[in-house]
Amino acid sequence: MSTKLEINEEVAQALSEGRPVVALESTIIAHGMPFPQNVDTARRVEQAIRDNGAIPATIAVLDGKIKVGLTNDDVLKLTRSAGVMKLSRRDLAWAVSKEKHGATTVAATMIIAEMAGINVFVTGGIGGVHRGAELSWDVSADLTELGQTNVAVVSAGAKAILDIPATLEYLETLGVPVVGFKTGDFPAFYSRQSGSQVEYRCESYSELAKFITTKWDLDLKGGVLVANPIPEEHSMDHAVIEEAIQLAIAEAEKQGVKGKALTPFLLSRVKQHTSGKSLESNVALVLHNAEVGAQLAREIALLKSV
Ligand code: PSU
Ligand code: MN
Repeated sequence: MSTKLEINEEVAQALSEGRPVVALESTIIAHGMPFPQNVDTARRVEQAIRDNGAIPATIAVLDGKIKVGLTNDDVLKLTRSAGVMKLSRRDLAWAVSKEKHGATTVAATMIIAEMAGINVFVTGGIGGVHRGAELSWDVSADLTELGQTNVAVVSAGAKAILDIPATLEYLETLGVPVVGFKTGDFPAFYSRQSGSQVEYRCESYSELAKFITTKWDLDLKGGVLVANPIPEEHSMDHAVIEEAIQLAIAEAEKQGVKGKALTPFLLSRVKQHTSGKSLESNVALVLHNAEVGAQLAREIALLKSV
């Protein structure tokens, strides 16, 4: 049995020529946003990557096949089919062996990107240490993946549904550098500040690319988390978001939602409690991350070519 990747022709060609490619996750499409905004966002993010000079490679598992680069039909399959799995590291082999459809989280997308030879990955926000993890032990496998897989992840930080200081402590333990792009603050997804700081900041793409490639040249395995704050004009009021989060967490507790269902549940409840305003911000920040990720991939490709 062969479980090799199905890399689409455009992506394979770009990789073989050393041109910049950016990986994109699919959990945000299947489980992180409602239809039809998810399909529309997936398309716009791919276009933003192209507009900034790189080739997009959205990653998912369809009928048990690991796909790198999706067609429009593939995206529709992910959003229209019933029972699309949410795949983290522990779920990948199951989905492949049972020929399931599955959307990949940050962790699973990193694994597949590395297999394909893609070193930059753009997402919205990463998973992390949940509030109350001292009792629930709910810590996203995204963090351990960042500790062991050589991919740079561009995100708008982490949602405040998480315990952000604990998430940053955990990343430190795993040896994952967190670098702010033009900021010294670790962003909290919908807002530009979380109250926590990043250890390092870079002001340009070339500075960022040099830092990331130096880490890999030193054989310090694992990723780099690039924290790119939401553009000011799309950021949300902290008090508004915090109230929505508190409500969502209380609902999750009351309904006994836990495990892999918790993050999608909280995301959808926060959306509800902000009357959709959070969704607009979400789309804006992913598009901004796409721009930064594509430019970063170009710089890294340039450094690798010399
Ligand atoms: N955070 C968001 N939006 C998302 C996710 C996280 O703001 O869509 C998704 C990502 O795919 C991430 C996953 O990798 O949720 C984390 O899930 P968990 O907490 O179950 O590890
Ligand atoms: Mn979890």
